[in-house]
Amino acid sequence: MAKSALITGITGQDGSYLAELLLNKGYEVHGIVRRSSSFNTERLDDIYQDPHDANRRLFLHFGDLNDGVTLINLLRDINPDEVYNLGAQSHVRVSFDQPVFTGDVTGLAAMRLLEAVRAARVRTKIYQASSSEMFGATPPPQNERTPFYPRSPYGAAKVYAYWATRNYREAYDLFAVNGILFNHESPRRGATFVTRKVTRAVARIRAGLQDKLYMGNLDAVRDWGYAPEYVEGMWRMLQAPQPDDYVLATNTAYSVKDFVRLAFEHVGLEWEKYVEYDARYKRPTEVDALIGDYSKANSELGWEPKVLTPDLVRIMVDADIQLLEDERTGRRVRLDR
Ligand code: NDP
Ligand code: GDR
Repeated sequence: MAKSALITGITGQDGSYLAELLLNKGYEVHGIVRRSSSFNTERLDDIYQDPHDANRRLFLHFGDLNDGVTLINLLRDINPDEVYNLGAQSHVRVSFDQPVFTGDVTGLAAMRLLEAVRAARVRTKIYQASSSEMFGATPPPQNERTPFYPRSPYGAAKVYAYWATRNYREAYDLFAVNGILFNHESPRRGATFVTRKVTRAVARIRAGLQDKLYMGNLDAVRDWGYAPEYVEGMWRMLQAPQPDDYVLATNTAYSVKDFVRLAFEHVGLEWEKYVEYDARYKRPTEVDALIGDYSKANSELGWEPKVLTPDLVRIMVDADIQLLEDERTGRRVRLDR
């Protein structure tokens, strides 16, 4: 019998890569999609299967992490082997504008999902998308033993979800794990996160469609990896003999300024001529430096990142240049290929 998985946040960056990975491994994949007045399944275009296809293995269900009854019903009907909780209000800056909403969907909803698993009486493994933002102000390098010190409503919500997951593992003997993932990016990254904002702007400036790029704090240091490799790590965590928590990272450090410089250099432009400061992108409290020590995932799961930040920059800039070209020539627009 093929394994089955339920993914919350399937329409997001990670959800779309994870769905592809699991389909390639032969899984039946179920995803929860929020009803929207416009299409929100663009990242799933390449794997979408017609509901009339008798052999289809991708199923999309309307639902919302804030709607616990629907979660229980879906879990009972699907009875998945694995649940990946990737859904969230995932933007750190936005979490300062919508702190209570973020607490609900990014924090409390993890508990809602865990309770739904108990209420539906399904025996499933559960992956919780925890974040390096939980470490916040604690200096690098950070690993599974590093104390949390969140610096945003988003970070605080993720800490709650982390502990809910650990508590349910210990209290109810659930196979529930936290993947503590450092920033990971791709051509499918949301356009308001810093990497994609920069690579889109570089492609547009190169094409003469934009003159300036307005940015916030250029001094923050991040550990940027490649999203397709990170979803493989999520899957490996659920295949481990025992449930445990793991950091996924590259253990390298680049500042936002480094990323900007590398992206402009890739197309032969000097970043200083185009980039200007705008205070609206500053955060009331910033996370200065995140650099992850992934040695536990390496030794226990055999997981290792191959694409490091300079390669990631090239992949993302090239994809955004291609995207513009597709739009210009009227070809089918694809987020990556
Ligand atoms: P995205 O922002 O790209 O995707 C978030 C997903 O959550 C989308 O599918 C979104 O749906 C969905 N979602 C939002 N609100 C709800 C809701 N109320 N009910 C159901 N679904 C909802 O995030 P990523 O793919 O980048 O990240 C995946 C997860 O990993 C998130 O939990 C994030 O916080 C976490 N994370 C991400 C890291 C990264 O660097 N990318 C690092 C560490 C953790 P819609 O498309 O309709 O908006
Ligand atoms: P982050 O990602 O907050 O690390 O959270 P983001 O790309 O938003 O910011 C990274 C750093 O860049 C600085 N910055 C800017 N950020 C944005 N978005 N826009 C700007 O114009 C800008 N200028 C400077 C930020 O201040 C910050 O220091 C991401 C999300 O995916 C979370 O969901 C995830 O948990 C963490 O990564 C790990």
